[in-house]
Amino acid sequence: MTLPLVSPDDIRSAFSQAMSDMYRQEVPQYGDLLELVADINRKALEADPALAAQLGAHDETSRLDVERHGAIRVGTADELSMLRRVFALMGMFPVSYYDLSAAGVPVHSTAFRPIDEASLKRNPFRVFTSLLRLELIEEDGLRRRAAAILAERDIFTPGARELVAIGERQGGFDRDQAERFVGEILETFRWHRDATVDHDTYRALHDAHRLVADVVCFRGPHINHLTPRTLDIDAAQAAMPSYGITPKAVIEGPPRRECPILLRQTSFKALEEPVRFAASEENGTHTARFGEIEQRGAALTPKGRTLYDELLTRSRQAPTAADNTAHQRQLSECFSAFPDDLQTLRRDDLAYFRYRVSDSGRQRLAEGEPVPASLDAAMAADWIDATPITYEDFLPVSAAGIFQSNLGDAPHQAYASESNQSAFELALGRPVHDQFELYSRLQADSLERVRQQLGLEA
Ligand code: OOG
Ligand code: NI
Repeated sequence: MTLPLVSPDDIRSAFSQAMSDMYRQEVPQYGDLLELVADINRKALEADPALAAQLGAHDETSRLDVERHGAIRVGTADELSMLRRVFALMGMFPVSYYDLSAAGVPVHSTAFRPIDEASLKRNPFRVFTSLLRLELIEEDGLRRRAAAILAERDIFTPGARELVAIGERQGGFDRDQAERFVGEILETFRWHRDATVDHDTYRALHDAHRLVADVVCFRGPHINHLTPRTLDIDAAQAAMPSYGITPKAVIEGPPRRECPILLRQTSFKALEEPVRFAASEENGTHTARFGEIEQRGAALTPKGRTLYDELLTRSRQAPTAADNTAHQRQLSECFSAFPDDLQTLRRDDLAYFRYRVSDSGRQRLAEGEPVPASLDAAMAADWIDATPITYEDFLPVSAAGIFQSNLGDAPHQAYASESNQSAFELALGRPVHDQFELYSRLQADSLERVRQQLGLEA
């Protein structure tokens, strides 16, 4: 007899919870951050019944409490492609290619996340996953040394490897296997205070780039932050000091708006953690792990995204603002060119929307009132509701800002290198999904459902 298979959504939820529990132990300030975000979210929902209703209408309130993203950095193609197989068993797939070398960070990245509607609703857990670009280490000897060190390690337990093979063969896990799988995979993300290298090697790699040391010198790709989602990041930023947390100087991403778009993020600085180096009694410290908060808004269409990128670039040409308030003011001025009402965002095709038969439409349908002849007419006559689709992805400029503030030093110069999506996909073992295709499919599916419910022709 074979046992029924557990849904990948359940495994992802269990994993995300286990990871959160572990990180709370490892980085106690993360626990404070969770508390802060829960308080802010409660207040935001109380203060804004319309927001509460909008989230409620899409069952987004339940996902809010469990919603977070994490980030890891790996060193080799094998590590990356194995992670792809691990995440697939949790219903997470690589979406988008991010090149951070332009911002002076020697990695390129993707985000593993659920992609279909029901899975996103259940638990949208995402992991921003970066692959070190060894070829960007200039010095030959050091580059070869780093590659040799990486070739020695296996970031997965034997149990994890065995279970991945079983999961792929069976097309999933039974309950007992799922539980063991979560436990084994957690080990990959655990912090190890024992470096695999001696202090001199650590220092040499650290001098090439702090991130190189972080990826190369340890047994595994320790989770470097976990990020809960807040409904009011300005309030969260302002409240951080009273929770004993020192935020980074400015909130990354777009300014505060009536209709939030994309993603806004802030973080607290990485901790100095004690490290024991190999082949000596020598101790030292390593700073890599931090805390972050995000606020998510509407996913933008390619047209909306182009406008966002243009306005962001323009705002970055202005002299650097003295503090977050000044920075936000500057941003808001630049972004006055970005429409800030739902109707215009929709009419001008700037954001993606999810369509539903409205309450009034439902009632009129039940009463037998004739349905308008077209979607547009039904929309105009209030039979249909449109709410923005939440952005589930990341922003490379913001990510670079987060990397930088945690590297704790002046911005590195851009690497003079081409972005290399095909090399990344070769390492990953498959192409990444295109985020715009995913959002536009969610939008089209919702329209199709409305069409069917109202009995409209395609
Ligand atoms: C990842 C930084 C990117 C975000 O929220 O943009 C990221 C890292 O530091 O490894 O997590
Ligand atoms: Ni992050």
